[in-house]
Amino acid sequence: MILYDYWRSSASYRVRIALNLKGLEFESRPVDLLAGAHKSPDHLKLNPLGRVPVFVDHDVSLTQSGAILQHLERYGSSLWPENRARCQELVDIIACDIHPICNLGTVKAVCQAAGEDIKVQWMVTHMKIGLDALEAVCPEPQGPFCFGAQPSMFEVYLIPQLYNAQRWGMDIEHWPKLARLQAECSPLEAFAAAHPDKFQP
Ligand SMILES: N[C@@H](CCC(=O)N[C@@H](CS)C(=O)NCC(=O)O)C(=O)O
Repeated sequence: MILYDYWRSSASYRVRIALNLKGLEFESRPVDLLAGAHKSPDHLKLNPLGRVPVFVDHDVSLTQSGAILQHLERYGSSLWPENRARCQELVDIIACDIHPICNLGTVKAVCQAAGEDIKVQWMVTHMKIGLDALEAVCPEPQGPFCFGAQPSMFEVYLIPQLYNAQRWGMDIEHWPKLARLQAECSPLEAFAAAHPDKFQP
């Protein structure tokens, strides 16, 4: 299994966590977003959108972290809890509502139009809207994790999003349920081994 990723990409970080939770070995092939490697002709052949992650498993090549995570469901225990609809709702707040507006390409375009000074305010404002919604929608954890004894697809998306928020100086303690989930997940090997610091060039 090959994962074309970038150490700080939260979409790639999701996939690394899920691979680890399922005990799957993979080769990480770094794509340097800051150097523009994701827009190279070779990478565009793998992903015409020019983004990471791209995942290859034998003859299957997939872009889109959600599709990749769905592909990984054929291995090991499912990451979807019984209350899949609630979990999907939480995942979508991150994947559909926070991530696309805080993505590198989006923020670059915003800064080109409005100036570099807007960058931090943009990131913090939009992440806060999403994290406030997550804290409100997140059920009272039914165990150490949101949906019980094991981390679910929600934690797979949440932990990279919180890492990104902290990168931008946000205090996670502002969202007590989310902070608790981060404290439960961070020491686990599957999460620790997927952390961006482990993939920093
Ligand atoms: N919906 C995609 C989003 C992928 C995405 O936005 N990846 C970011 C890194 S987290 C990227 O490659 N950004 C490069 C760019 O925007 O130019 C997924 O979930 O895989």
